[in-house]
Amino acid sequence: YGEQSYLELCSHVLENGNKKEDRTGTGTYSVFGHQLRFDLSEGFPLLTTKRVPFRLIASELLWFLKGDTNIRYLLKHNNNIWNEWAFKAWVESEVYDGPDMTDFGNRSQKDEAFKELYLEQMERFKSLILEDDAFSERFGNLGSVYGSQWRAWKTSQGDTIDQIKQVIESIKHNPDSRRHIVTAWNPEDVPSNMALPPCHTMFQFYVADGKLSCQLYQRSGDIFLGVPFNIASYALLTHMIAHECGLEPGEFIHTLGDAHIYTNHIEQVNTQLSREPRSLPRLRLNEEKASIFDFELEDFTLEGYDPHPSIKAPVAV
Ligand code: DHF
Ligand code: TMP
Repeated sequence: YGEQSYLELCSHVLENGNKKEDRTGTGTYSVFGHQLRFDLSEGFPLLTTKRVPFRLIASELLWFLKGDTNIRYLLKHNNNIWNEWAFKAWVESEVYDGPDMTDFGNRSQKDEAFKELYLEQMERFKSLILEDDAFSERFGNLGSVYGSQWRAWKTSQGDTIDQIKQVIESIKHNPDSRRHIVTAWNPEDVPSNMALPPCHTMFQFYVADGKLSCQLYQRSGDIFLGVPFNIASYALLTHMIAHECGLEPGEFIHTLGDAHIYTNHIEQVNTQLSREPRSLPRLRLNEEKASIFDFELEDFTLEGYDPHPSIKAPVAV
């Protein structure tokens, strides 16, 4: 249970994981099929064995819930977690006129001179996204990613389905239903229409005893960088939907497909494994907000978060 089970997953993958090459050329240790469970009544599951930036998780979730797929919103909130995937489309396009950025993710880790060029281009990219509407329209958009799949799923009839609105209605009016599902995986869109095919492919809610639980199926999990974000993000979403539906948060169940540790994260994972978990923070939501679509960053308060220091690691692009 809880953070301990996350740490056990880390040890398990380091000891028993299959050594696998991957799309990014980094290399991983990986297991297939693993489940973590978090009892949300025990506290908010933000890891304490390293500092996890809650502010970035919350602004990303609000971005999804707005149905927005353009990183301009994230940049306005000083959130850089999706930059590389938008940047990639720009540097590969015919309008890009700067130095060659092929394989920038790997090269910027190995070559200091290149890293400087890369950071320069990334700063230029960010300014253009923030200041140039046409540029942002074309290159800030990540395509059919979560925001659009959740709020505006395209149907064959040419209209759209708001899966989040529908699932909330179904939880409110038919709590015992076994069909409280939101899906992000659309085979018609994968992979050509999107920056990255959805990692969190589908989730389901469950109501019992006045409590709302959520289970996520994540096809691919970067255990050190992505998974701590994903746990907190779905826990926050569960709190918000429970709040709107007059339920208490129950459990978050995290089911992972390919759960992997990148080979350049091993030292960081070992540092984290040497630390003792601390008590979990508590999340408070602004009671005055009735609908989950009204929430802003200021409506979330995290109390008692006292983690070990953050641990930096490069993200595989
Ligand atoms: N690709 C890969 N290889 N792993 C991911 O986790 C991942 N996640 C994506 C998109 N593509 C991905 C979206 N989510 C970070 C965390 C989550 C995330 C993207 C990036 C990240 O780099 N976290 C850092 C801090 C970032 C910061 O402070 O700006 C961390 O230390 O947690
Ligand atoms: P893939 O599409 O080849 O599986 O690469 C996606 C990588 O991003 C993989 O390492 C998993 C990671 N990831 C997460 O762990 N969580 C996320 O939320 C996202 C978007 C990606």
